[in-house]
Amino acid sequence: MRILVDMDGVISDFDGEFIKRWQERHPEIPVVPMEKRTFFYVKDSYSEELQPLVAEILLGPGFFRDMMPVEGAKEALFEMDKMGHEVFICTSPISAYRNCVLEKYEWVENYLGDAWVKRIILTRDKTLIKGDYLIDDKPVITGVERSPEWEQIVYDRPYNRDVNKKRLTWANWKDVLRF
Ligand code: U2P
Ligand code: MG
Repeated sequence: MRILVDMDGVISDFDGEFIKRWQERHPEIPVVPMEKRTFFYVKDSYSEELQPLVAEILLGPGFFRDMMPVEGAKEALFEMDKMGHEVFICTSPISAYRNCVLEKYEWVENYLGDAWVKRIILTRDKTLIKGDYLIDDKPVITGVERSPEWEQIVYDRPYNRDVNKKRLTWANWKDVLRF
């Protein structure tokens, strides 16, 4: 099987890093807790006046490099690879790409190693990529291809609970993906 695995919110802890940076920079403004994050884009959980502060964090140096790995992600990727699957990291950079793109590569090198840097697919349109499965936390993935080859398996997060697709976490992925 060819398995495409998303990065933000799936193997790298995007929300954890955001919450940490928000609390450091704006201790006086309450951070929206994860259980109340009903929108995929973190900015959509904040008022219009606060959205520039959200953007400042996402665009600032180090945000994409400093994220902690999601628990169990590395082990799952290595195990899928060992099982003989073709595993790729399929990730979309934010439009203001200056820090994001380099730091995503650095992150993969730091946490997964050189061999995985070669497996990065950086694209804003995941529908064009061929694979059997795409493990991704984004509720709905659209692009120019109306019938992507892959089946999305939702990586379970508070903001995608109303999506009616197969879902998994790194704690139960082997039960869900019965290859
Ligand atoms: O916006 C482009 C990609 O950046 C990641 N992102 C951005 C903002 C946000 O609040 N949350 C978030 O995850 C997503 O990357 P992905 O995980 O989809 O590859 C988003 O598509
Ligand atoms: Mg994601």
